[in-house]
Amino acid sequence: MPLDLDDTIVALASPPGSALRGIVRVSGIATADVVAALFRPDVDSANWRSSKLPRRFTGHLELSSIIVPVPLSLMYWPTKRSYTGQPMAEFHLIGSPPVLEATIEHLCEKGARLARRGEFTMRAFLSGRIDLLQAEAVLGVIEATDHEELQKALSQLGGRMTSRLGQVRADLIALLGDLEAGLDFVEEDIEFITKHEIARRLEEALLVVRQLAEDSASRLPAGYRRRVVLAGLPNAGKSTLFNRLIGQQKAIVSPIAGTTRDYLTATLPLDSMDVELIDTAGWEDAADLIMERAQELRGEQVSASDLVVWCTAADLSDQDKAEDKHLCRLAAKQSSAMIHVLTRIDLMTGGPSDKSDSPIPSDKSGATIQADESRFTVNSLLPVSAETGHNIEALCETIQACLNTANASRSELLGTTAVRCRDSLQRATQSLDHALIATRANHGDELISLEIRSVLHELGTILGDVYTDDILDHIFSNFCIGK
Ligand SMILES: Nc1nc2c(ncn2[C@@H]2O[C@H](COP(=O)(O)OP(=O)(O)OP(=O)(O)O)[C@@H](O)[C@H]2O)c(=O)[nH]1
Ligand SMILES: [Mg+2]
Repeated sequence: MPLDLDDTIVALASPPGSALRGIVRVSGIATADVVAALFRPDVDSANWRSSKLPRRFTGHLELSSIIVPVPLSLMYWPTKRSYTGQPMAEFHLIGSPPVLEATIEHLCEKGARLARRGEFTMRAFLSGRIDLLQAEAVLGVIEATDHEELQKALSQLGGRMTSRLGQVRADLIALLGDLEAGLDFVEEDIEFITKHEIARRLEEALLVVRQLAEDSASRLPAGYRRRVVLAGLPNAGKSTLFNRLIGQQKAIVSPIAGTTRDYLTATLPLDSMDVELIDTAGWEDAADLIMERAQELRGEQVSASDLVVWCTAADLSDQDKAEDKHLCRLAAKQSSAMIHVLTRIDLMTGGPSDKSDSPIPSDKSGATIQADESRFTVNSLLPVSAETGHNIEALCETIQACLNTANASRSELLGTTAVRCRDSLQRATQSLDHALIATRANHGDELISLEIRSVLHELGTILGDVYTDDILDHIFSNFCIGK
């Protein structure tokens, strides 16, 4: 994307289609001229061009292709104090597609050109109104699919991350200044700053950067679908539950243990997200090569999952209970989160079986989610019946709550930011580690300075002080036109 800031750009800033109101946005040095060619102000807005402050004016548009005048409110930012850091205007008018199209067309005839994807936000970044973290957060706000993501995006847009990293950067610049001042007096043996003090300040920076690096390593890219795996002994009713959850007869179901060999996937739409649901082969000793491969595939699916739903048949024989308990614990260790369900509950005449048999320690409060460091398990069994539909909705809610809890703890970075900054954060962590080792080993200050410079370079890349056209292209091409 060429960085031509002198053009005056125009685009529809409201969602396409008919609506009560529509917004056309203009930005660039010729904004006033372009707007003046169409805008006919009301008497009390006649002096709009001489306004020095951002203000709202009223009037109408004179469009040659539309016979009647179109009433509108004009939001006008005459100076650099606008979103894009240059004169800017917005036409707020009726949201009729032909009117909006005609307005954009006429503005283009008068000297504006159509904006490219994300070009308004890119101008905001290039003029220093926002940094790259905030630019990514603009897209994060637009694309947020759940409350959690929206909170994260708003916090990043508000500059929380910027100020945290900005503080680390300011501290490191100050430390670099102290170190380099000392280098000038190295002959005189004057110590400007003790090694103990250097180590303390490096440790403080490392704490923040390492936490962000770890966050970004576990953060999911935008659009990632969380993987929920159904696992359990053969005949536990996994495939039947899979079919019931997705509302289709996709998996083969039979009373013969070992029916599912391969694994099956389908989309499970939940209220706030779509997840990938995976039906796997039952856990058992492999009797032949096919079974061995089925068990391998199942293991891979469990390890790569975000959540395992362990299925224990309510009518499981006493003989198999110990095996079920053992394998459930094993699966819990391999996966990042687990929900335990008691399947085929309709086969129980006396209601759900004794909860004390649960392989996961139960509390008496029902299906509550408990955070245990990075693991999330549902305490107590959730009785379900794929046959009658009993508790299927509750299971969906529990899956959703469990994924939300796990995801919330994961990171405060937006997915797109985490993916872009992952390498920089790791390199910055490494350099801070090296600087600390050099300090503790009493190495020369030049070596420590060198490492700090490299950390500053990485922080600059994250915040957008150091950027290439490729980076900007990558970020802003994901935006829609008009933002
Ligand atoms: N009554 C009743 N029967 C069920 C229920 N769920 C599954 N079944 C029966 O249990 C048997 C095994 O079900 P599957 O869904 O094939 O079990 P699975 O866990 O996928 O078995 P494998 O693929 O062999 O590991 C079938 O005969 C199902 O009809 C249920 O909720 N109620
Ligand atoms: Mg099956």
